[in-house]
Amino acid sequence: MSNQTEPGRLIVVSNRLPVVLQKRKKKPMEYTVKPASGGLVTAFVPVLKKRGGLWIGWPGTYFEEGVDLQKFLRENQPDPDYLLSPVEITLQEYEHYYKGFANEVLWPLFHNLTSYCNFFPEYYEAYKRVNQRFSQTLLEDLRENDFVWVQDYHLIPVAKYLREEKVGNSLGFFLHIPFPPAETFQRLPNRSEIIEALLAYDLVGFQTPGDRQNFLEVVGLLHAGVTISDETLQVASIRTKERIFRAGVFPISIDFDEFSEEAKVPDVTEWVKMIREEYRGKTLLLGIDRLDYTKGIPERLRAYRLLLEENPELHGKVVLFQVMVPSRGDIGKYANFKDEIERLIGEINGCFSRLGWVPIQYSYRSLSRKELLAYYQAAEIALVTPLKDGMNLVAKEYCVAHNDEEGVLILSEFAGSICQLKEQAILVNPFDENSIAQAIKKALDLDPNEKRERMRMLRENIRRFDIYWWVDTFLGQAVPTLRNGKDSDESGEGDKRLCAK
Ligand code: GDG
Repeated sequence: MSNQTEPGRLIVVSNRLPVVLQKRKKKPMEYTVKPASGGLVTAFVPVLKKRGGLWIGWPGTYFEEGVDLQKFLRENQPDPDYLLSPVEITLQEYEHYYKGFANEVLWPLFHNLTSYCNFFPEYYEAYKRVNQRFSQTLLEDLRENDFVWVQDYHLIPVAKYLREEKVGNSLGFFLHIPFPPAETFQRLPNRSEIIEALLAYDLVGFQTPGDRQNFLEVVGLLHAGVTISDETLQVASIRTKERIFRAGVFPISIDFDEFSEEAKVPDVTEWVKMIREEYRGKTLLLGIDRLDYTKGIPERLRAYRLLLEENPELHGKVVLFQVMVPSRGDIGKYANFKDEIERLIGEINGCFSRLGWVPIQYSYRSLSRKELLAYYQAAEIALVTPLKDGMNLVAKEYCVAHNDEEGVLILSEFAGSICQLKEQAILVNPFDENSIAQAIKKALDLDPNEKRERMRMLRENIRRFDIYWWVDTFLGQAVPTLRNGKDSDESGEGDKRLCAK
């Protein structure tokens, strides 16, 4: 570790680097590199540019004998203001670390859907090995005052390995997915090690107060003599026998201004017109999800069927456009799930379709950004009904795309975004088809003025707590000198509204 006393840099550690690396066709060992897009990239890049820093992650391509990816990325980094450091992973490790422990154990368990878990011991061994490699890669560049911010469930043990190497830097972690209730977490064979690993950080961030509360309960169960400062604060201090650390609530968001502006560009508005023309005389309902069993897609489809059964006057008047973005298709449970959904859509369309009307239109692909923005705007109602979700950015994007303040958001009680959006969204229990069907009916019948007022307030809330607020507030709590500049709180109290249950 270098021992320099210059101002600290930000070091972001995430499963994937913020670039897309692709092998050149027919040219082994040659790659093209392009910047990736997405919320985290947008939020972190300004801080990295300002303060200098480093992003550590998997480059998205497997390790190849004879290829020095580190050198390649240092020479071809699209943005020279900060460095990229690749962590090399073999195909076998990817299978067990990423698909295995991260996505067949932690993902379903943390979403409280334990029947999807495969607790194979070899998964955990690979998870530890790859996390150790992340920390080794980090150590090669780490300087004394750097702040390290690790992202998400793939990389929980990084801090523990750094502490074993006597790293005293300030270390932060943010969990993008939910933290489960204690009873669910306790099923994890490696539960004590995972909790100990989280305790190695100085600041652990959660999406909602409920996630943090679940975490604190587990810490209390596995550790005798834990004391916790005021839990109504955005950031609470926790004292165990060994150390003091903090746990905070930092709901993630999107870049409001950029998203709202993009929604207005002529290409997008042209698309909106075409979609409206296509569905003229019908109300468009929209569902956009990664194909994932946490998103509640079959439950939503069954609710829509119930709506059509109970309200024949809606036949020919409503259309559900359901986008499923291919995801983790190489994990068996995901492939079966796609079949189940397609069967259900076939049954519903088979039962209700008539000349000039097919009740569900379905797309199994990723929409282009422009199409996505256009569908958000053209849809009168968005159905965001996950069984469980850390936050759910689709809910926020739908509102931000509606510069016209039209549109109704139907939102699951189990999405993290409910903590901020519950007053103006129509809430549903995603496990209860009747609740979703009734919510759609309510959305269809909503008074236009009330509809507009609800959307105006939703947008205002999202504008205020945008992605820059998220980065600044976390950094403000972890290392005030690294803040990016927008309003944030240095009192340590944070915003109490975010902690209201
Ligand atoms: C995790 C947590 C948490 C979707 N379809 C298309 C498309 N998308 C984009 C959306 C949105 C993103 O994908 C999905 O956002 P989610 O919030 O649902 O996220 P996850 O990927 O599950 O990620 C989640 C999030 O982390 C952040 O902390 O909110 O709870 O699970 O941005 O726009 N984009 C395009 N075409 C599509 O068809 N271009």
